[in-house]
Amino acid sequence: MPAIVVVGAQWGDEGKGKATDALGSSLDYVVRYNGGNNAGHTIVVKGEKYALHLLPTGILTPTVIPVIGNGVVIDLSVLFEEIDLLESRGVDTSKLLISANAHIITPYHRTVDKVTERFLGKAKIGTTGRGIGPTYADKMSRVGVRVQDLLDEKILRQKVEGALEQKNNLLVKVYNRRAITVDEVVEELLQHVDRLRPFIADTSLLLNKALDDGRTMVLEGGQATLLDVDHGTYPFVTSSNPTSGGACTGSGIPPTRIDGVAAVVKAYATRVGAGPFPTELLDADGERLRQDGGEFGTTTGRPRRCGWYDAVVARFSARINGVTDFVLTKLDILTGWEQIPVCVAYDVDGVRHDEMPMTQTDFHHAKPVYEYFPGWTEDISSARTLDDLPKNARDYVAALERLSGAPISAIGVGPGRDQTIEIR
Ligand code: 2SA
Ligand code: GDP
Ligand code: MG
Repeated sequence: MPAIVVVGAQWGDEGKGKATDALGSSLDYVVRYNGGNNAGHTIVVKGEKYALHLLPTGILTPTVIPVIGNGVVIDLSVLFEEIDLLESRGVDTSKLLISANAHIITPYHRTVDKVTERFLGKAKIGTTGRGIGPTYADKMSRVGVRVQDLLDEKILRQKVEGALEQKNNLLVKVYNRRAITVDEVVEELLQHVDRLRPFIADTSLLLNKALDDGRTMVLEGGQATLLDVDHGTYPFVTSSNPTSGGACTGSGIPPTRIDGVAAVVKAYATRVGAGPFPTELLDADGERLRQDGGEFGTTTGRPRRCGWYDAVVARFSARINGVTDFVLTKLDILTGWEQIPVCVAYDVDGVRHDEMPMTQTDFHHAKPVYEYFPGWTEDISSARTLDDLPKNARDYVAALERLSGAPISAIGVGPGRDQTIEIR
């Protein structure tokens, strides 16, 4: 498997970090292709917990070269804080490569993100407040600041000046905030430039050459399919393409060089932030999933909304991403339920939908149609083969596979690196 993409199949926090980390020793490169420090990937290695936001999960495997691709947006202070924290825990970060084309999150992007959310009031998206949306907006408007711009102070100043003209209009006239000066922004960005320089590379060139040489890599997505700006529950989405197509544009590796797409899917569903979520449980059952699953944001600490597995969403993900296999996670969290509902279709104003409705209006009205599966009580956290699972857990997995549109190749039964059942 020279190049495979790892995507989130639901609304994020499926356990992509653990899934990618588990492949670590068989990989030469791990490439982040979208998002920024809105992402939070928690990985547990030998009982030690690591929370990664910007750095690819491959950073925890000494033989892997971690790469931040051109599709990522970077907050330099967060990047170096994360590097310093890992170094202080004995993790070598010196092999990191950062695309010269990746965009930079500046102080004005963070400010605009926060004031926009405040301004939207009840209609807010529930962003992470990290400046992600405004940075991608500037990229698309062609007034963004890229990593390579930091290498030329004159260019950097021009770019910041251009971008601030628009931002200050908005901040001062609409949001009644103080204007941000060019000097303060340039100064903040330049303080990182000497440290940043050795990491900067033409990562697309390097990665394509590595593939020529038979090297292996995972292209790792942040966030997930239903948060994709094109295919997700717009406008309640992030501002990038976490889906597999984004892996190509966000890394500079063409579709013809991708060998597989693994989608990570949780045995139930969660969502952080606002937006439709048909299987959401607003009762004690939802609270039980949240507590059992530790469903709190890795980046912001926000409680995650919880609900049952949605096979319509899984089938949609299989189709949009071209999923070759699913990695099912957190099956252990479902231990102890008498029966487990799975959403197999939606009822939209009296009409059954077996696939995602075409319009967001219909999706907002979608009521889950459930099939019920008997639960199990045995602790499954030390299961390492399918045969170690109780029959009802095996049947639940088989039902999810039948309903979701691609084979399940691995099952997570705990957060630890080794707590996985490999199937094929
Ligand atoms: P943004 O900040 O512009 O990307 O927010 C837009 C929407 O995308 C959602 N989003 C996420 N959803 C789940 N997990 C994410 N990462 C963190 C985690 C989240 C956290 O791993 O737990 O700590 O709160 C993530 N990042 C963005 C976000 O909730 C908005 O709905
Ligand atoms: P990501 O954003 O997709 O990488 O997921 P997060 O790291 O935000 O959230 C997943 C959480 O579940 C993390 O705390 C992981 O340590 C944990 N986790 C991953 N797989 C499993 C599993 O199979 N079982 C259990 N109990 N926890 C898991
Ligand atoms: Mg996460």
